[in-house]
Amino acid sequence: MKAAVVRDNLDGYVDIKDVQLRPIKPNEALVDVEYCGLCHTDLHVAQGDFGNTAGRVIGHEGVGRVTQIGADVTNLAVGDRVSIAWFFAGCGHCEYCLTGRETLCRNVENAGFNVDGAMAEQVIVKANYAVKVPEDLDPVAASSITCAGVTTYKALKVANIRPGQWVTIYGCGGLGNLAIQWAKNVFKAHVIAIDINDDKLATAKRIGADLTFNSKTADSGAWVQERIGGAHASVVTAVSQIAFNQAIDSVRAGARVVAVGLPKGAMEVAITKVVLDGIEIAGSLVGTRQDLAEAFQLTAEGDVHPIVATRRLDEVNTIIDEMKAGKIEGRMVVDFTK
Ligand code: 8ID
Ligand code: ZN
Repeated sequence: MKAAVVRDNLDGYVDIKDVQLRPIKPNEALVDVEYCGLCHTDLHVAQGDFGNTAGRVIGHEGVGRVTQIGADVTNLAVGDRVSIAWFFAGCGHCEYCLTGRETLCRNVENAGFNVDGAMAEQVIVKANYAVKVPEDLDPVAASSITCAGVTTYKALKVANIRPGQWVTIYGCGGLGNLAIQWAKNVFKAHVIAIDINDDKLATAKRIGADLTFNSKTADSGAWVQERIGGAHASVVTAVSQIAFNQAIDSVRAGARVVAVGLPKGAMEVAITKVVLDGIEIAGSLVGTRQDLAEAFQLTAEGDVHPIVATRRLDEVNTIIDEMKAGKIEGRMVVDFTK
């Protein structure tokens, strides 16, 4: 079967290779992938930002049909549509797995990082961790919910935002477009969308952002303070250190800044600001299986509309270049059904 594999030199691209899968074991299932979106995290993986991943099959925005189940599988049947997410499996018995924080499991397996992922014609999953996709949800849209959607849905839960409050969303790309839609349509917040690219801001406006701001040359933090007196929360999906610092400057006292994007570098925040303004800074990592099931259901009900377009597997390096250049609206999704 064909798969997108990280190069030995970690130059940020992948090679399409023929890969032989091993036979499935008990508690596993074999999935024929239908669609897999390319997430910016795949770019980090392919360029070695998180360690040496040479030879790894990328992809963690996958959906497909189960074609085979191993012994002892009770939750899946042949024909079920399931997702292949970054949270591929936890140990199931540590303090994180037992307290609703399974994505923080210290022995976690992540698809397309430390186990082979879904940018491939087939993938082996752990049955207990494969979340079912509702049959009434378009599978291309579902692929985008599998990482971008669930991650931003969870980040807004972590942000603790309430109806009528203001949230700044930094970065309006694959994750950001969904963050805006969750914030508006599900959390009933007012949204300020911030990006360095006018095309992304036009999209943000179209999908419901109340205000937009281009921070390429101007300081968004000061602008937000002047305009609304500071946001009640911020969700940062931008792949840029400076955006994190501006996000902290954009919030009012008592606010929570939720870090989601994964640029290299450190955040800078004055200790006095944290203490005197009671600012909270929280990281948020994808979502649990339950978060994903909720995000699928809400999307099936029409609360958010992922912006997706389908491409061929042999275009994946072109998609990588388009993503680096900021040319993608929403998500590019590789179609394995043809
Ligand atoms: O669980 C998690 N925390 C998680 C899950 C999935 C993805 C984290 N991520 C990480 C990715 O690894 C990546 O670092 O979130 C980041 C965003 O992923 P994405 O949305 O898939 O990337 P994108 O589609 O390329 O969008 C990035 C946007 O950021 C904007 C770009 O213009 C683009 O719209 N941006 C940049 I780059 N610099 C900016 C800046 N200074 C900026 N927006 C505002 N200010
Ligand atoms: Zn992702």
